[in-house]
Amino acid sequence: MANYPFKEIEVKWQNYWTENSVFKTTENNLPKYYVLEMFPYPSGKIHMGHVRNYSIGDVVARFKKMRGFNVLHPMGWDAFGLPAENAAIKHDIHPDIWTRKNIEEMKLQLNTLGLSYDWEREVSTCSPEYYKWTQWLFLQFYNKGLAYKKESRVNWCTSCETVLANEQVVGGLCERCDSKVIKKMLNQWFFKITDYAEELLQDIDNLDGWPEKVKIMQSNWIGKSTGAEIDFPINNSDKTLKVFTTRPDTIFGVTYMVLAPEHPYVAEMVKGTEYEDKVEAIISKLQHMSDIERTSTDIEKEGIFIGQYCSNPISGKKIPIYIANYVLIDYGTGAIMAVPGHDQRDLEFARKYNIEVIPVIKPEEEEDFKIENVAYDGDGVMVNSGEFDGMKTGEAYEKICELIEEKQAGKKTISYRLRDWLLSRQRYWGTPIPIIYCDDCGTVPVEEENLPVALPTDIKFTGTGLSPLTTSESFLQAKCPKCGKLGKRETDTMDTFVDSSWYFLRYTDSNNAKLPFDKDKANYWMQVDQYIGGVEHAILHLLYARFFTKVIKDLELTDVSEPFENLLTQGMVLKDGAKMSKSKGNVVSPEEIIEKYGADTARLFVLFAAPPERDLEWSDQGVEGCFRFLNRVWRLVVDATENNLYDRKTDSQSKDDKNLKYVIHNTIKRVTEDVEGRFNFNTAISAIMELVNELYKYKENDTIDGKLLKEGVNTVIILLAPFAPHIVEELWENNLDEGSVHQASWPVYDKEAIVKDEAEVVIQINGKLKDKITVPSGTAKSDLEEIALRSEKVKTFIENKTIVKIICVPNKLVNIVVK
Ligand code: ANZ
Ligand code: ZN
Repeated sequence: MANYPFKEIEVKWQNYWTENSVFKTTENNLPKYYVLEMFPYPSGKIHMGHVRNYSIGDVVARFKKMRGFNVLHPMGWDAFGLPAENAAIKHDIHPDIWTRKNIEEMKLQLNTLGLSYDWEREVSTCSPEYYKWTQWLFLQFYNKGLAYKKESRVNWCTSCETVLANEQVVGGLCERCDSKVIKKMLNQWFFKITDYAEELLQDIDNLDGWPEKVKIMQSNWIGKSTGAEIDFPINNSDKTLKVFTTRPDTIFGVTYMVLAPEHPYVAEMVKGTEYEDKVEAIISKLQHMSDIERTSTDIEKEGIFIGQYCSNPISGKKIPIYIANYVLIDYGTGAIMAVPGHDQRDLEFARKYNIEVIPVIKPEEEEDFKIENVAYDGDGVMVNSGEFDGMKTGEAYEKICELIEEKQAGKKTISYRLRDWLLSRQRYWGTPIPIIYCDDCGTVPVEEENLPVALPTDIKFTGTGLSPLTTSESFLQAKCPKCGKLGKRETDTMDTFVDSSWYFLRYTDSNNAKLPFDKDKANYWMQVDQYIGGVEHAILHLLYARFFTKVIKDLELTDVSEPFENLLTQGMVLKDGAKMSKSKGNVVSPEEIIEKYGADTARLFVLFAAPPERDLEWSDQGVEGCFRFLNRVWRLVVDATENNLYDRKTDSQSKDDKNLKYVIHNTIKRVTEDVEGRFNFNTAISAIMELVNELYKYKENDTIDGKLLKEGVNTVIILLAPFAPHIVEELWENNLDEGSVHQASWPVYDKEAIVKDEAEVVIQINGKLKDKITVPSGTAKSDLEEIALRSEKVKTFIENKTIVKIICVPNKLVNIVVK
């Protein structure tokens, strides 16, 4: 038999959905449901990862719609970014043209997958209608003091010639191009995300619908530490050295201090001394090391004494000051009190440079306690700590902090690993930062009515570290909004993470020309009920989106403080055990599969082959199998309608009828429960497959209840609708049902039908469980006894024994008492 005509069918129904605006959404009185997949970068081609991500979202959207929700399911483009600019340099094509072309192509590809998007809400972050509002939001942040400029040491990719966020530096290399990353001083724009560190951390507790691992990553990224700041007076100076420590209880064990080599005091202290050159050499060597490398425990500790001393504010002891590679300038205060007895990194450094090691805490039960090559970081009893000797560490911690505060030598404090968000990029293809510099008025925000600050087209791609925007005369010069004198525009553009930090809000009102979104509309749709995307965004994108959502709420633009109620991080698509990727040459293109089998098969396969969170191994046979299944469903309906099986009638209900009814309703139950909340699409699909098998068996019977058969077939069509949306429309039509199946209601199972006429009976010997059997319910005592005695397991136990008596409770248990 020929395969079902998927090509005609898929195009036919895609057109039908568009023409009838089946997926257009507006606010109404139904309960709302907002399902969102992370929007793609328009590279020009969709890959299997996209197919998987969007198929998962589409099942959720279609299912919720059939369940009676008002579903918002939008799509758009994360369209700014470097690849467009690199294409411009390489192929001499304007980033705007390149990006638009890619968007057009990808949209066509997405449409061939039959995804239920409301395209009227499409956003593209590179369109002036969108970035106008990104700029507007920037200015709101600026007015609140949450966007500021400062001279800072930044990560600089030597090949991309741009600044990178810490997170974009992996093992000292640029995440994108694997080139060396160095440190450079530049005047840069930042968002003050650290003001929200505590709130971002606290609210993780409320994210019940997020994977635990993502929550842990977020909280580690924020990295809260409680401890104290302590001031150590520098000898022969009026300065003090401020350190951050999580262990003020170890203060009597401090035997040296360490400053980050870049610490501003260092240059001052060594100026004109014998140490000056050595310090410089160390600093330049460290330029090529990432912060992660520097603090890793395996790195060889390196440093030098810089000729100065300070005093321990509690013990009065004189302490030498060093610089070392393992202390970072931008964590805590950029300086530490080193306690080699109780910190492994300090211990390694101290052993290498022959610095004294003084243990100040010993484990409670140990008599002669010594520190060799492992620092002791546990609790215990204080030693070598003056008046605190003999105290337990917990108590000593509090007492020492009190003493420090009393002596005005510091205070308890909290430190976060989270840094402010560096958003400046020296790049063209991004949202221009709407700021003008005036000689008289300084930094002046562009006035709202002059937004957007549009990207000019008269630019050159210099291939140097300067932003291409500096080459545009028309852009560069601008009147100062305050005094009207000629000033200069900011030429940095924004990190593309800014664009994607609020797009989910724009979707709630994407065509608004007066505001980024209407407050009521945003409040109606938010939060996103289900967000779906790759785990690679577990930290940055999700943290930035949470930060934006909180600031936007504080700006009174919405009432929501968290963007995403539930988060699903889908697994990767693998082939031959490795991630499918161009560089590995193991890519199966979605186009190819759709051409050969149709979109329904492609979707069904990615949904059936693994649960969404797990990695999915590509399998050609698996795809074939899904295609065969859809053909089987097709023939089932064709057979039933062509042979008028639905018109058959029977007078009495047979055992087979009852069984089919049971399977139909039990399948509804299984699929509903698997899809709802659990997203076990694979098991849901196999339940539908089982029902199809039952229907094939049933229709071969001599007597068929046509109505029941139709109920069964309709159930297959409806349950399959979210997964394989095209074929079901065609079958729905053939089956002589009205409208779109996607506008039909999801079936509710009949509780009566799934009460099984069977009972599970436990068999015991002398009260101990030996076996379980399933029997028709109501099986008589005498029959039960007989069945129990025939059980193989029971036989082995009663061999050579005498049966004393048999206790029998119908539908429940048989207990055989033996001697
Ligand atoms: C003395 C001490 C004694 C420390 C001890 C630890 C154990 P977390 O928990 O990650 O916040 N530290 C502080 N600033 C640093 C910097 N800029 N670069 C490298 N290390 C720095 O770590 C806080 C601890 O890390 C601080 O507590 C400090 O060492 C070190 F038995 O101070 B501790
Ligand atoms: Zn001015």
